[in-house]
Amino acid sequence: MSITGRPQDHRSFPASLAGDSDLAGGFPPGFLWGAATSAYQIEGAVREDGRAPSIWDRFVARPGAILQGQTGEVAADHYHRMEEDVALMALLNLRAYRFSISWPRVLPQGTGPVNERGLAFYERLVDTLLARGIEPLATLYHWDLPAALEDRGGWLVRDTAQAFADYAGVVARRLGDRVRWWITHNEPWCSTYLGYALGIHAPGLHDKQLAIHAGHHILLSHGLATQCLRSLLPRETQVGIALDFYPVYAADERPETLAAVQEADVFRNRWFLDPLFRAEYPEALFRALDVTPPTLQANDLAVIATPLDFLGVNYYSRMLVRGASPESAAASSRKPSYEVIERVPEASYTDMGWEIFPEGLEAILTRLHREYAPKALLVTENGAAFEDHWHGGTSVHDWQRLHYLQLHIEALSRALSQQVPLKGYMVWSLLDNFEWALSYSKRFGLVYVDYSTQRRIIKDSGLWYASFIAAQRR
Ligand code: GCO
Repeated sequence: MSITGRPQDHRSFPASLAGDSDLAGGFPPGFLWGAATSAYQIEGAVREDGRAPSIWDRFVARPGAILQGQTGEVAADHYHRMEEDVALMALLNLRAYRFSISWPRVLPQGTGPVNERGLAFYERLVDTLLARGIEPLATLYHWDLPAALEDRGGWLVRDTAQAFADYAGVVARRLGDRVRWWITHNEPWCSTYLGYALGIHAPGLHDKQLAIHAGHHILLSHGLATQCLRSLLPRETQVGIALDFYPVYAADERPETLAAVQEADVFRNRWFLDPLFRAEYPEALFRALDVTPPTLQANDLAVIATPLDFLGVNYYSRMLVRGASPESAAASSRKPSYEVIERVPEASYTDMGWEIFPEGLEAILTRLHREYAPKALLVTENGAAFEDHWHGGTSVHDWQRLHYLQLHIEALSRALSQQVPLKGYMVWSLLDNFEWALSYSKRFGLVYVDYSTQRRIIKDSGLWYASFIAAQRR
């Protein structure tokens, strides 16, 4: 194993950054401190053991789709290094690990015959985690739809929703006695809008109207899968979904800007939240996007709003908007009718160009608790890309990521003190990995991956996180 760096190295950090800082108190026992990954971003081995292509295998082959034409064919080679990676998690003192299951590994055609070897990989992963006392959190869909299903219409057809529920059943029958936390979908806003309207993610379409239909079938698939999981799994099993949130802030006090905040919030946060928790779409969504609502069948919204045990929150940054002046709004039929401000002079940014705004995490958690009252909340992703430099030794000094994590963990503790029923926190990500259209150019890991050798080096942020977790009550 090529693991370097040891958690006790934190002693060389300034005391305020080590595990015995002020942050150590205040978190409930049993809080799930973890890290997250997803199948296509780390596994590689895309043609092995009976796996069939997903829409991402196809999309990456499109000229110009991915920075420098790279793919997830090898990625962090996790499929072959699973044991080593779980050993790393143990060194990091993780209590939980959120991973995703690749649908085309388990059901190469999307439906029909089960690929035993694919399922066996995830079973081995789960058993290896449990042997180390790490709680597995399984995500069923992190964007890798089997290409065979795309050929039958993908998320644009209703049948895919039922196919997803059947797939959930296959996985649950095998792993349901050991996996207590299930996440149906990861960030449906991204699979829908980035994939169908902006064309920057698979399947690479450019049609807002199609995004609405795909989004509806994804929501329906979530509801059907939730019902299927409930019927198969022990009562104490926790079933939820992970949404990505961008709390929206006003750049000024003008009425147009205040209206823009509502519009952006509907689009970016409430599109998926309202159907899930209120069994209705926010009507303003369709006006704002200038599209027609999805075609609903009688029970769709009730199925979509099947009660959840928890809501997963992926949080990276906020959205700052300014309303268009009445004249320019009238002169242009362009939607949306607001401007998103990308740079705030006094703010700091990550390597993704995302503003570092930890208050937004507290704001979204308290708001969700107040307005939607999920039974529990879990931060299923939070983290930052920064340019990391490894000089061939045993360390990577990433003080910016370390500081980002501290600030966001402080925000968690403020949310907890406001009675938010928060159960855990997953850093995105365990490892540097394939950042979709930006390929390997953005590093989010607690652990550095040298892609030419696949060597792993724990970054300073990982060492800090390990010592921080160790300082928590069990
Ligand atoms: C997402 C996905 C992850 C990303 C991460 C950083 O949130 O987009 O869940 O796959 O890699 O968020 O962009």
